[in-house]
Formats: sequence, structure tokens, C-alpha cells
Amino acid sequence: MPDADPAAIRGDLTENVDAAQALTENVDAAQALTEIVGAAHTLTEPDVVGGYAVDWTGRWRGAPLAVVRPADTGQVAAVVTACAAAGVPVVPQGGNTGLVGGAVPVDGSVPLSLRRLDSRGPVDAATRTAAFGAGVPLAEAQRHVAADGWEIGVDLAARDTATIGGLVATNAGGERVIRHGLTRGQVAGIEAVLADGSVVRRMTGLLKDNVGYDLGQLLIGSEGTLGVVTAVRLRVVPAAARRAVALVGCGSVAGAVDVLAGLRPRLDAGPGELVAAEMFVDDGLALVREHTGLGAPLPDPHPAYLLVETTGGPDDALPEALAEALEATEGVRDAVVADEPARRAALWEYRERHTEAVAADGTRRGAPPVKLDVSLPPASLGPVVDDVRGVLSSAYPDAVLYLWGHLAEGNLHLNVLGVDPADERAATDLVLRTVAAAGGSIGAEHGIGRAKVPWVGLSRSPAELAAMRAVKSALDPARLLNPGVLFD
Ligand code: 2HG
Ligand code: ZN
Repeated sequence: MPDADPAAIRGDLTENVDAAQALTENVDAAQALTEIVGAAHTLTEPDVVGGYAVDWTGRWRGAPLAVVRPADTGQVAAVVTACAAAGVPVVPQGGNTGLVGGAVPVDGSVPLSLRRLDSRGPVDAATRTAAFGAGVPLAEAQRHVAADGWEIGVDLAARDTATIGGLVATNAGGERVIRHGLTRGQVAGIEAVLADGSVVRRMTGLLKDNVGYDLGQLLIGSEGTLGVVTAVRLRVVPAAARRAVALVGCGSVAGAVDVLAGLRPRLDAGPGELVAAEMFVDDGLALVREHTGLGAPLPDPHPAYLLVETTGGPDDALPEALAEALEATEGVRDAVVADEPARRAALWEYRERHTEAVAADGTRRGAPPVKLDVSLPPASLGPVVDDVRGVLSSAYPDAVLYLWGHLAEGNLHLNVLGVDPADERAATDLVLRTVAAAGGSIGAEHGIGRAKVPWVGLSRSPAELAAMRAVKSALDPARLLNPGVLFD
């Protein structure tokens, strides 16, 4: 992406002083925003605004003043400046695939949809990076770099809709963390608009560039509370020539943890690299099959399933190596290995379609699931799953727990259905306290959003929270950026 000229950005801001003034005087807020982004991109009609005012789960919603769809960083800066002058909260929004209410407008706020920031730059082979506008969906960024033989180190089921800006704002995890780490590790540069409308930009791609505080890293995972991410320079890696996927039947969640522990050194010793290790269990698989019509993946059912993917070069005998490693690993009850793309994709479907299957079950039951995303030391996964099942069913006999996740990182997605809406907060408390007591984190990869604000103290000390509040106060003293997210 060509570097925007900061002077041009400042120029845009100056041109929009009138708009800021109008908003300040409350003449007509929508009109002021219209002057910045144009009438076609200032949305106030309820049926058009609707899609931006509610999250994917249907659990979180707000009544925005107007949805604004800026075309570029200059317009983002102008909107933020105008809203700051008028004291109007701004809620950055990417693909709106988040599951914790972090991109949903509070009443009277301006959701800033970043989807029009869709520039994509060429891969710079020297630094192995490519720049993208914040609004580019992950799948499009993946296709863009794949054309030149590269891939991005982040991948997740919501790839078609989740945007690069959203992945960065939430420090998303996903299915490649075992190999490449979280999104944080894939970011080589950031451009963002701060709460006062100023633009910070460090998109050079320099691989060594230590000059004081790393503002970009501070913005990653800040969930839109410190700035609006407008562009990102992402690292890329050479695309794998071959892939193999195995779906493995295991005796329990703890058994799947043991199988992975036994399998990993064997895979390390052979060709290829382990890039994914995912988990789901029998009742989740049954729900996915019912929802999708998919057939059984293995002849017999198993209590838990491990899905692993390995990648390698053109000559690597990956499926053979994977099958051999599985044969030698204790605890494997059955397994199917695939390397042909359609068969691999079919195995991934059992894992990736859990979210939509559970959402459909929520619709049937009349309430969306309570979605809890936690992480634990892998050795505690099995016992904690048993504990959570135990505490939930004794407090709420009708509760139904669906769980799946990213096994190597001990990241569980606990989806609870069948709890009376009046009891959802207490049920969440029960689960999150069980996780925290076992040394886990209440927030693994989805962020805190609005959903988990009451529980941040379970995973961060008073000193850590005080430091976070100090950072927030310094960068957004009026608390207009994504209010209600992270802090109450
Ligand atoms: C996944 O890994 C996503 O499937 C979504 O992070 C998890 O729906 C969920 O709870
Ligand atoms: Zn996940």
C-alpha cells in the first residue's frame, strides 16, 4: 500500500474543521458527518443501520446516532476529530464477527465501519511483509498474497468476513497459533487514528526499529479503546507446498491432550511441520452433523476428537508421515488422514462449523449461547472441563455445554445454552471462576469486549488494571473510544 502523505491527512482534517464545528454545536450531527464522508456513507435509516447495530450472535446491540463509512485514513481522522469535539463516542467496527460485543455501538455513538479501507499492497519479498487497509477481509488478504506464493500466519473460521483491522484490534488467535503465534506476532507495522484525531503511522516494515515505546504493539489487542487501526503491514511466510490433515478419535479431552503430547515429538522428528491442533467432543460433533448434514468422520463415535494439520515442501511424504506418527502414538483410538484439498476441507468442516451449529441451536431454544473463550495450562484442560460440567449441571440442571477449541494453546470455547437469561451472569461467574482457580485466563483470543468486563479482575491484578487505566486516560482522556469495552 502506498504510504499516505501525513500532510495530506492533515489537509483533510483542516477541510473538515467546519464539520467538527457543526457537530460541536449540535446543529445536525448526521449532517456534519455527511460533510466528511458523503451522504451515501452516513447511514441513519433503521433498516440499513440495523446490521451495524447488532453483533453476529444477536446478543449485543445499541442505538447509534449514525453509522459512518469513511473511505480513507483522512476521513477516519476527520470523523474522530468531529466526534471528539462534540463529545460523541466512536465505536470502530470491522467485519462485526466479534463474539464479545466489542464492536457494537453504545446508544448515541457513531459506529465507524472500516470496511471501505480496503487497499492491498504488494508483498515486499525483502521484508516478507505486505500492507493492507484495515477493512480487508482476512480471506481476501490470504488470496492476495497467495497469488505470489505467500501465506499469512493467521487463519480462522470467520476468514471471509473478519477484517485485518479487527484481527489486529483484538489480537486474534485462530488456528495457526501453534506455528506462528497470535496476530501480534504477524504485525510489522500499523497506522492508527488516536482519540484526538491525530494519525500515528509506522508502516516502514523495518524489521529492527526500536525507538522508545512500541505504540503499534500497544494498540494491538486494545479493542478500539486506544485508537482506530486504519492500516496494517502484515508478515507473510512462503506458502506450504503440501498439507495433510488428520482427524483422530480420542478417549476424552485429557486423552486428546495426551495424544497431542505424544504426537508432537514424532512429527518434529519427521518431515513437515505441525501448524494446527484443534479439538472438539462428541456432542458438539453430533450437533454439527445435525446442522450441516455431514456424514460421520470415522466409523465409530469417540468421546473427543483431535484435528491436526501438517505442512511441508513438495517432496515431503506428509500423509504417510502423519499416519505413521499416529500409529506409534498411544491413545489414538482411530484416525483418518487426508491430503487431497477437498478431503482436508471436509475434515476441517467438522471443527469450523461448531459456531454456526451452536448459534442455530440457540435460535431454536430462543436465546443465543453464552460464549466464553478461556485458556488453561494444557494439563488442566481435562480436569477443568469435568469441573465446569459438574458446577454448571449442579447449579443449572438444564444447562447444555458445547466445547471445542485450539488444543495446543489450551484455548477452550465454552458455549452454554439452556440457562435462563436471568441466570446467565451467575453461570458465567461460575465458569470463569473455575477457570481462574485452575490458573487459566478468562480471555484467550476473542477479547474482553463488553461481555467480560466484570471479570477482568480474575485475570489481571489491581496494579495491572491501574496501569491499563492510566494508559487509557492518557490516550483517551474523554473516554470516547469504544466506551464500555475493557473497562466499566
Ligand atoms: C472458533 O475457534 C472461534 O471456532 C469461535 O474462535 C468460537 O464460537 C466460538 O465460541
Ligand atoms: Zn477460536
